[in-house]
Parts: sequence; structure tokens; C-alpha cells
Amino acid sequence: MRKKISLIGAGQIGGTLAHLIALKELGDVVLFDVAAGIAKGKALDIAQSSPVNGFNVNLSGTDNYEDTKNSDVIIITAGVPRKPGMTRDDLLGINLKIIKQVAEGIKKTSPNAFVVCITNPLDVIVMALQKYTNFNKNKVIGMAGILDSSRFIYFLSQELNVSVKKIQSLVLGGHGDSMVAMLNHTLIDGKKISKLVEEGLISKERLDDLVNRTKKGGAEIVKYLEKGSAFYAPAASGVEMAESYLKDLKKQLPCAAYIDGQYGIKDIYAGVPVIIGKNGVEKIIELKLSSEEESNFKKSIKAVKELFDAAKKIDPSL
Ligand code: TXD
Repeated sequence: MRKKISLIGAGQIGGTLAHLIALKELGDVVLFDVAAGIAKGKALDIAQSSPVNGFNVNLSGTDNYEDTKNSDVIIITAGVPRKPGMTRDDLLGINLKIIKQVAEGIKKTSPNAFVVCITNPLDVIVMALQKYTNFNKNKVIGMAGILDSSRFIYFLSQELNVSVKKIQSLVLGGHGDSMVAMLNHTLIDGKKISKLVEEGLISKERLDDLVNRTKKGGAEIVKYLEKGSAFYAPAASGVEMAESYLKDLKKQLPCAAYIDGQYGIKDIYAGVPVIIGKNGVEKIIELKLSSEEESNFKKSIKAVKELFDAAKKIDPSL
């Protein structure tokens, strides 16, 4: 029996998610959007490419949550993206309302789904989603860290002329300017990045530039696109999470997960390394952080907490 994957939001990321899922034959796809035509049109267009790429999954579009019922995976991108000059936090008011509607739509129809939230401001929106749906915390997760880590690894590969396949790193904490590139856990062909700095292959200043470019990675693309924000890398990152769940790959991935005591932090969603398998978030990995990483991580968590307090002012039921 093929798995069922519902994509709530059929915009730039939603459409790309649908295409990637179809090409990888992860399951049948239901594209949901309040703009039903967008969902239907994109589903039909991707379906019409199946003879070319030889994939065998069904795709459909709808604005009726009944059509998404009993989904194995739900990936949520419903919301508005940034315009040039906006911060991710500026989206809070409108996207909080939207995620409440989405929660109402999915909580009765797909109570057992693994839910990946992508809508910004990510950490607070995924936390609100879990509260609105009251789904198990290990089945509600946010996509940000994979994208941020991927951006950082890409920038390092360009700078050092090293294949992305030979670079390991991860960016944790909130999905905003306070995100933390874990330099003490960054390996270039197995060698710590601090060694490359000592050897003069990259200066500390240049490394800090790449970290800052990662923090502003979304804004850089928003500036180019003018209308809309990044969608290819975000979609690729969301599919990575869905695939690890559907195939029980138990990959270790940086994601916005519910932290319940790990890293000395409680009762908040933020980017941490997690193991994703058939039970959803199966484990939170506690890395040994350097003192600099730890203090930056704590600052980032504080920024998420402050934004969640702002969300509670908008919706005291949170
Ligand atoms: O790393 C990350 N998490 C971020 C997330 C990376 C990039 C973009 N990030 C955020 O994802 C972005 O700031 C937005 O909040 C979401 C979706 O971005 P996308 O680029 O896909 O936005 P679009 O193209 O505007 O698509 C959003 C769709 C659009 O078709 C609307 O009609 C639909 O959402 N929409 C809704 N669908 C269902 N239900 C409701 N209420 C609704 N409202 C709008």
C-alpha cells in the first residue's frame, strides 16, 4: 500500500515538494491549498510528467481537508513568505492565524501523521502547531536546520573548493539571525575547521563572513527574487525529513524539535540534532558544545522564547 503524503500549501515550496516526492516515488501526493486551482493545476502538471520520468504515484489537488485524511506524512507550507526588507519574525501575526486553521483541518483527519512544518517564523509556528493539534510532540517537527546547515556547507565548499560531500557541519538554535553554526562540529574532509584556520587556509574573519551569510541566506534570495523567498533548498530539506520517517532511515538531522530537558532547555521547539525514524523524532542528540557554541545556543533559544511570548500575546490560548 503506497504511503499518503499531504502538502498543505501548494505554493513555491509546496509545488517543489510535490515534484521531488513524485520523482522519488515516496508516496501518493495530495496538494492542498485555499487556492484550489493552484493545487489542482500543479498536481495535474506534475502527474503529466510521469511518463517522462517513469514515476508511479498518484497526485491530486484540493481545498477540502477530507481529501487529505489518513495521511502518513503532512508537510505544511501554508502561509505568506517574506517580502524584501521583512524579517522572518514579521510574518508571525498572519502565519499564526493560518497555522491555527491548518491545525483545525488536520487534527481530526490525520491524527497519526508525521507533520513537518516549514512555515515561518518556523520555531514558533511549529510550536503553535503542536499545541493547536495536540499531536504527540515526537510527531510534529520543523524544517530549518537542514536548510541552514546546507547553506553553510555550500558556502564552505565554494570557499575552500572542496566537494559538499566531504564537508560536515550543522546549524542549530532558532531559524533566525541568532542561528548557531557549530564550528566545533564542522569537518572539512575529516579535519576540524579550526585546523584549517590555524593552517591559514581560511581566516577567522572569512569564516565569520560565511556564518553571517548563512544567517542572511534567506534574505539574500528574497532580495534577488523580489517576490517570494527560497523554495528549492527548503523543499529538498523537507523531503529529507519525510523520507527518513517513511523509510525508517534513522538519519541524524538538525531540525526544530520539542526540547524537554536536553541541553538544559525545557518546553520549547528549536533546532537540535534529532534521529528521525518510523516513530518520528526518536531521539535528541546532545552534542558536547564548546563554551562559545553553548552561549550562542542559549542566546538563540532566548530569541525563540521571546518570539513565542509575542505569539502568546496574539493568541493567549497558546
Ligand atoms: O527554512 C524555512 N522553514 C523557510 C520557510 C524557508 C523558506 C520559506 N519559508 C516559509 O515557508 C515562508 O516564509 C512561508 O511562510 C512558507 C511558504 O513559502 P512559499 O514560498 O511556499 O510561499 P507561497 O509560494 O506564497 O505559498 C504559500 C501557499 C500559497 O499558495 C497560499 O495560497 C497558501 O500557502 N495558503 C494556505 N494554504 C492553506 N490554508 C491556508 N489558510 C492558507 N493561506 C495561504
